[in-house]
Amino acid sequence: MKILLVSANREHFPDPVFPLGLAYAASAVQQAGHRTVVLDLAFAKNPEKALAESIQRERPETIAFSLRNLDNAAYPLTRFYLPDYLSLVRTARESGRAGSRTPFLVVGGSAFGLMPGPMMEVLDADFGVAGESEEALPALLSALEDGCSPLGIPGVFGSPRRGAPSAPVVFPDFPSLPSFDGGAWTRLRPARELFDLPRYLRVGGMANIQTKRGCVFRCRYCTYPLLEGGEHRLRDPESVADEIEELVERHGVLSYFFVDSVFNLPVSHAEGVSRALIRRKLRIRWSAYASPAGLSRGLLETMAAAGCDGLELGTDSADVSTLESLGKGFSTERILEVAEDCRKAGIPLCHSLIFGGPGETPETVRNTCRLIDGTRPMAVVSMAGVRLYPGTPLGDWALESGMVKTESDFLEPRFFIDPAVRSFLIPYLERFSAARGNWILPGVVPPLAPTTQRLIRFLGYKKPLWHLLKYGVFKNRVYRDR
Ligand code: B12
Ligand code: SF4
Repeated sequence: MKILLVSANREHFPDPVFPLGLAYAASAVQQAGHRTVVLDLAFAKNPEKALAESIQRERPETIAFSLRNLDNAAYPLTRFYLPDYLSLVRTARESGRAGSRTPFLVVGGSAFGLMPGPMMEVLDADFGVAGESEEALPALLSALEDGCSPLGIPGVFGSPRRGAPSAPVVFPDFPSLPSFDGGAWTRLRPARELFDLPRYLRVGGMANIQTKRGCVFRCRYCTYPLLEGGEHRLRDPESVADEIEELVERHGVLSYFFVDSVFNLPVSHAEGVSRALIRRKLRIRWSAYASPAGLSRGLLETMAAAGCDGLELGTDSADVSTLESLGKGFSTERILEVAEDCRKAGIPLCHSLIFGGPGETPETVRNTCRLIDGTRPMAVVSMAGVRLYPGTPLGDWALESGMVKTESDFLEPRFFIDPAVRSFLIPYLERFSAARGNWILPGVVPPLAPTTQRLIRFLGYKKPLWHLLKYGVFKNRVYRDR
């Protein structure tokens, strides 16, 4: 079957992000023997026109969209991408009708997986795949090719407009697997060659790579365990190092971002990957998301020796009661220890904070700001308000308490801000961050102007942009370029 895979993500903040998920999907579909064409709309001037032209040219039998972001999860400067996706699916529907055989329309990606039922109601697609593509998409294509219904395939949704049941079939089960065998996806290489990787490297700085899937924590607001499963599924560290070595050799990539939910857990795996990189002597630099839990001095030193030169720490809060109500599973003391250990290991730190959760008060906000500031981080990214998603403990509580009426009401971004800080939070954070210069409020202060971002990348800067905040000249500028 001939399939057109479309990457619909056009967000360029903080950087244009290479569509790694679709590259995995493409690899799986190719391996199953389907003719695969890719259309990446990230840089298209007129996405609808580009899509219509591609459909006319390629005449695919199936068009599958990768929907990465539903919104920017930032309040109050919220950006909502669903209307753009709707317009693309409609364009595909209309352009497809012009051919002799109307193509099937399929949607997938994290934006879809977060709320598959409501998304199927809104988007006029024939099928949707919630969760990972590697097994479900080839199975769906084979079913369509054989004229069978794909609705029994785990994760596959049908169109309610065409009478498919609104409740999903079984979701794929992510079993606990031994050692470093995390399942079939770990043996695939994302098909980066189908995309304009050099352009992403030029305008986005880093290549992205995944060493595992899943997160074993269950922080109350977080969707990552829903998207990736609640167990770790690990790649063999040598295979991670092989992939990086290939990227170094073929494209000269020396700067990377590990997209794992939490890089440092399980500790043995983070160590394994770091040691594999050390053995290869690749002279690369990389950043990752980390949790203060399990981030020991020894591990940090090994990571630094392997090229880690920045961590985005999922700290969320530094107030004892807020940490508990967010379900974080570590203490304020741990945050202080980690900050100190990072300094000793020479790894710059960017705290990621979320203010306004249940039980937040002016005092807990002040506590967090004071304590985090005291750790002298290179940067702090703060969100004011918690994006609510169905299936998370916080989202379920919002549904049960009647704050949100139906699952579809989560589609348009809904944020929770505890009434105790509703009028206090944003003015306070604005003042606090203006006085510091290295606190970023993506939802409150307009982000970096695209021209400045492009200029910085054009000049060859390869690290996450928060690193620039160490320079006095960029203080209050990097993400404040109005
Ligand atoms: C790493 C990451 C980042 C990094 C990316 C670094 C980099 N260079 O890649 C950074 C920090 C830059 C970032 C930024 C943002 N991110 Co982010 N990010 C993630 C994270 C943790 C992993 C994404 C990833 O690469 N996964 C690995 C790939 C392989 O998985 P995948 O993309 O999901 O693809 C799989 C499936 O979805 C499926 N699939 C994908 N495409 C298709 C297509 C079809 C047809 C099918 C069937 C299946 C399918 O198969 C794939 C393989 O199994 C996710 C959360 C998560 N755990 O998934 C959030 C996430 C994607 N981000 C999110 C958001 C909101 C953002 C920002 C808008 C935040 C902001 N305000 O700045 C920006 C947008 C950036 C941009 N330009 O688009 C949200 C999107 C949800 C939402 N609310 O809309 C997520 C889901 C987190 C969340 N809050 O729930 N992000
Ligand atoms: S916030 Fe981090 S540690 Fe907590 S569930 Fe999400 S990914 Fe896991």
